[in-house]
Amino acid sequence: MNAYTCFAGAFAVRRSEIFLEDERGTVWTYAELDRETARVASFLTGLGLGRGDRVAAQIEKSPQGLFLYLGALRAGFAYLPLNTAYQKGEIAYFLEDAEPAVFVCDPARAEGYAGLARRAGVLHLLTLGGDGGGTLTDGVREAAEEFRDAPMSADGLAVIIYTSGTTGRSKGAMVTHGNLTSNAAALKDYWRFTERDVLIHALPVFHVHGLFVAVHPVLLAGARLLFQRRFDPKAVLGAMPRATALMGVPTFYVRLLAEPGLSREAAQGMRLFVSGSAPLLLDTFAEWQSRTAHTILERYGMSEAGMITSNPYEGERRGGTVGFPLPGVSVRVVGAYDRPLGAGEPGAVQIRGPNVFAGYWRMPEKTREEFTADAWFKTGDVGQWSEDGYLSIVGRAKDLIISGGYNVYPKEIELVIDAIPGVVESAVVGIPHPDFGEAVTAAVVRQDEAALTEADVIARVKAEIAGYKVPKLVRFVDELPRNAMGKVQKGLLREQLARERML
Ligand code: MCA
Ligand code: AMP
Repeated sequence: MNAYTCFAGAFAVRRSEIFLEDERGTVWTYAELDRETARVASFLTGLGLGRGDRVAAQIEKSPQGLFLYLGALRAGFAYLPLNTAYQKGEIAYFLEDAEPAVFVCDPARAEGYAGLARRAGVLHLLTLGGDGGGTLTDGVREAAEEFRDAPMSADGLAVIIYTSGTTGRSKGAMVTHGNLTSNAAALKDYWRFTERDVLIHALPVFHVHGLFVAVHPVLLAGARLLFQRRFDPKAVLGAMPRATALMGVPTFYVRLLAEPGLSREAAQGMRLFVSGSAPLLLDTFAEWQSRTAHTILERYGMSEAGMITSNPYEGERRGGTVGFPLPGVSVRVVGAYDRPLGAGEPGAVQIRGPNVFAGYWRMPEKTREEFTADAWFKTGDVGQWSEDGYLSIVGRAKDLIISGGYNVYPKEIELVIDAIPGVVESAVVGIPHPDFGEAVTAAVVRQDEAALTEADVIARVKAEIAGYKVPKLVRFVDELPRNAMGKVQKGLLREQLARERML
């Protein structure tokens, strides 16, 4: 079934109730949500798009942006959300790879994107600003308010989410309508969402966390979103007395703890704090408990599979673990030859279930590599079971840094640094950071005569790629530590750089 049709079936009894309230107090009811998404679907269909055509969007967070996503689902188009931090070079890659028929961008960026959109074969370059205005809105305003949702099968393509790759080339994870609905239903029940819930939504809406996890269970429950444009700890705190739930990355909780106003009283009316996308430090977990009397519920997921495991709603939420497999999801921790391991033995985390994606866009080889012969998806995470069935993520087999909930693949940054004149080679690692969890850090070998400074390297990288990927720290070294095979010893480098930072 079309995922939107499934959500709409659930919220049909709540049409006159509020779905979303923005920071200025403007509200949209469920009936208005239905009408706005019908208009988007009518408008896009009127442009001549066919089933499965891609609709790419790099837009500031706004209710209209959410309607664009849900409208695209209704019409059977594949939505392709893009991080607002991406710069031209990054956008060019996504457009060329995904070949969207429509690309919606911020009005201020449209002129700069016109050439690359044309080269990528984009048929319609439209705009949508953070204030809800733009050529998309102009078109949508005129479109029909009625729309018959495109019938979609469970394996019909709904969204393409790009995730960075170990080679530096991003892969588009193909998420289906069935993936969305199965995960939404599991989360709504597991986390006990009801029509009485009011969720503070302060996450970006171009990743799985903010776009799926924090929206779909709310739709299924007919609950309400307090929609905040960006994460501001004071605004979140201010909204708590009117809310029941918050979802965030660990950085949210670290920054909220720095607010003197965070107290038991402030969090009294809340029933649920969820953390994910990156490991939540035990200190943060414990401090939150003592300051608010609430226990953060940590869960684990990824773009390719939505949510995979979660700590229980009732029962012990154990810090440092990500809980149990969600209903319908199978998780195994394996050693050599994919042999399942028992409690206490760290191994590769593999998963199966209706939440697992359909493969990487136009990368059949890569897709095959990431599944075992018996069809388990290899997450690239290293996990360990406790005796009583809690999963802990104890490491990553993949060469990945997670900074403030955003994934950064070192290879991509190394390629940019290596292209700077005067650089011989570089290695990028993540070192512990109190705010972002991990900080992107580069060790650079420069040519003897190169008068390159740390600021030069940072400025060059910043000019090319998204800000969150830019190293927070650059260290010049005479050589990179290598093992006997000539491979850079990233673990050793990470330790060296972290130690140096602390001195
Ligand atoms: C912003 N900056 C960052 C990050 N965010 N640097 C490192 N890591 C980051 N995450 C830099 C900017 O480049 C800029 O640098 C400066 O910080 C200020 O930017 P601003 O946008 O004002 O930052 P902020 O508002 O303080 O953002 C921090 C944030 C944000 C609120 C933690 O990063 C965020 O919303 N993260 C959530 C990410 C997320 O939703 N992940 C879910 C992925 P300069 O000053 O030098 O220009 S989905 C996923 O992982 C799976 C499925 C899952 O399990 O959920
Ligand atoms: P993404 O590529 O954005 O889907 O990021 C998915 C990755 O984030 C996972 O493969 C994990 O490495 C990491 N992740 C998500 N949630 C958690 C968590 N609660 N604890 C540790 N790592 C997590």
